[in-house]
Amino acid sequence: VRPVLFATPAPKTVIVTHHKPDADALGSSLGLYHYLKLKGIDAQVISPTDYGDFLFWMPSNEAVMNFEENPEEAIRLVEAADLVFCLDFNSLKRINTLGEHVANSKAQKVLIDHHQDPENFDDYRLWTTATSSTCELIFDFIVLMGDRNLINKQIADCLYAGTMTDTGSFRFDSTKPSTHRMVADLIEAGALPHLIHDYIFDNYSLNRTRFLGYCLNEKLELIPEYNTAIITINAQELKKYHIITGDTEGFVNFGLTIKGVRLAVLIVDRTVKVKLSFRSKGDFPTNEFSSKYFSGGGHFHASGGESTLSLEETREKVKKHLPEYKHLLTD
Ligand SMILES: [Mn+2]
Repeated sequence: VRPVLFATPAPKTVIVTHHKPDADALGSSLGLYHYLKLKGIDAQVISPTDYGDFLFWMPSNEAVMNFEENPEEAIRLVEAADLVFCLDFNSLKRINTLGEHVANSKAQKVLIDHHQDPENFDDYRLWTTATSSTCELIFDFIVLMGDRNLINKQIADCLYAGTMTDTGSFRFDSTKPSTHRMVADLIEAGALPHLIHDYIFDNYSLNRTRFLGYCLNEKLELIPEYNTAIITINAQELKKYHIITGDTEGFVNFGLTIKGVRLAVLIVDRTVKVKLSFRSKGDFPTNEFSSKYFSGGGHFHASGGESTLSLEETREKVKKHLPEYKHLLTD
């Protein structure tokens, strides 16, 4: 990719990431954005949708274009681009209708991602499921380009954030010695872990905190037979607690904090569709389960899906299929 990237004049470059970007998606995009800027490339970051305000602190957040707010401009940029970076997603479905424009663009496409089984829409790829996060892959990319010394505070803050969230604060088994070595480099470059933790994890509204309490108290169902915890949230509850984009982020993880629980599921009625999040420990493959029954996918231990059934029917469907996995959910 080097000849394309460092051609003269600089390539018209777009960076896209998945819809409702999380810290890894946005952090990898802005981390790459800052790196390219140092190399004389003024890239445009495009998000397919909006995202939670716990990410607004990221350096150059204001330069991110929301496709839903600027569809014509975003499409024009994708169509005119020489180079499109596709970060933290493996399927063009993950970027909504922007995907058709990326597919049709004459631009060279560079996939940088850590999700299983990427589609073949790219010309170049830096891909592995063995790395903690797309942020860590952006770090690897910069190192591969011979520019480790260019990593500054802005890049470091962005990459730290996404690595921190995708590894569950450095606790998942995707956390390798190389992850910690990179983090040491990022801190040396100026990243401030205590502030980034604070921005992301201690930045909730009172409503959100009360709503979490309500969900844990009233909405969490434990199915001991399958070591499974399910939280189901309906549309009226979202409205009553004024729940906004990003507020239910992380709710699913609370199921896994219960002793013995191997599978946690969050099911939310998002009006048009019912959305599901899955988290597991041990041998339960959440990505297989979600792609088989809920047109979703993701990682082995963390994935998402959706359903056009009602909220209740969706929950029953999850429960109906648990017996097939009993051997993976119990000893
Ligand atoms: Mn990721």
